[in-house]
Amino acid sequence: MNKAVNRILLATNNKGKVREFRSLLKGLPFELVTPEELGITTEVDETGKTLEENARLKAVTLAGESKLVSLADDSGLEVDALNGEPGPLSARYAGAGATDKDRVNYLLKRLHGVPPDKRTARFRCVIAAAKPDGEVEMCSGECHGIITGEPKGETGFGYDPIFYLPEYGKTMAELPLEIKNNISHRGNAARKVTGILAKLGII
Ligand code: ITT
Repeated sequence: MNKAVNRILLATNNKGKVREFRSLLKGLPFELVTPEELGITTEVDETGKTLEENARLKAVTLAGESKLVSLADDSGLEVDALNGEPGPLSARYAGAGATDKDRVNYLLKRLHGVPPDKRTARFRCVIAAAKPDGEVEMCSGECHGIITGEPKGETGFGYDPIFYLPEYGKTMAELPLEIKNNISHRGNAARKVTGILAKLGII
């Protein structure tokens, strides 16, 4: 195994994702590094219309720049009553410079008056693995839940405080990381990462 393959770049600037991936991928025979640790400050413009396009864009750009095999995650929340919004726009839903809290409040406002049985939603995560030469493989995962009327819980990130899981009687932000990873969109996608790295000939 050469040095370029001993390390894998987690091509994200989202600290919540990094925390989850470090736990989910700890069995892989690679050192996981972040752009920040390598001094890479590139912000990839997410110009794609789908999670797949944006995951590919982030992975290929960062793999080319770092010369390391790179894993990128593009994820989002799809709310049925909003025709699948915010979807790929999840990070930018309340405008530039908004915080997780702003996005949660904006989404709750959009859903004002929608009854509980019509507040169904899913998180989707697409992971792209790219080699520095641009070859890419992808996998994905989902997690289904209901958007609550008010935020609850402190763990996780993003929309977790309003994503209610009926089977646990809790929001995603009330669950410890290990349980979130067992059931989440990111967990379900991450369990397929070994398969896509094998397709790329990395393991
Ligand atoms: P990178 O592009 O640097 O990875 P990002 O936060 O911009 O970071 P995305 O473009 O994939 O990532 O946006 C996904 C958004 O969807 C994220 O900012 C959250 O608001 C939301 N999201 C994704 N996964 C989530 C999760 O597990 N729990 C709660 N919200 C999540």
